[in-house]
Amino acid sequence: MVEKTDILILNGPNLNMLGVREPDIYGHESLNDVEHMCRDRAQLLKMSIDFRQSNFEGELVTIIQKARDNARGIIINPAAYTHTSVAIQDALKLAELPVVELHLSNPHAREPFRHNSYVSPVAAGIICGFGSFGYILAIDAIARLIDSK
Ligand code: CA2
Repeated sequence: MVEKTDILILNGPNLNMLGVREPDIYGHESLNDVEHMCRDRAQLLKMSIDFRQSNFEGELVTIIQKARDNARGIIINPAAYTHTSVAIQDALKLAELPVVELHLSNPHAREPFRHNSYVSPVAAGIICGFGSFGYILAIDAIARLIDSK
């Protein structure tokens, strides 16, 4: 039997460009820096993580489908797919795992097209507007949800 990862941390399109452009909105850290922060925090909580990024909606759906059997909780920054993807909402619903929705920026303080999220209805909670620190908050939140199950 394959050992489960505790937390899948999934990042959507363009987040591989973190730190390269728009640091005023998304901060100066690269996604690699964020992954290291996450690994440190998870280790402190004795949790394992699988940290992933994809620019492709179908690939994100496939990763979520696999998490159903391979993970105990999901943190997702769906990036632009937050505002468009019924497929990701369906996959998260099918996964039947606790989900934390995460954003670096506060989408509600930005353009109106960012105010709707297809992920929020299937998330246990949402963390947004705290930059990369949000990943730490999200790990603490999902760890609590996993432990309370
Ligand atoms: O604030 C967030 O984390 C977002 O999920 C980021 C998405 C945006 O579409 C959502 O509304 C909010 C955009 C990710 C783009 O990432 C970039 C990284 C570096 C430079 C430019 C964009």
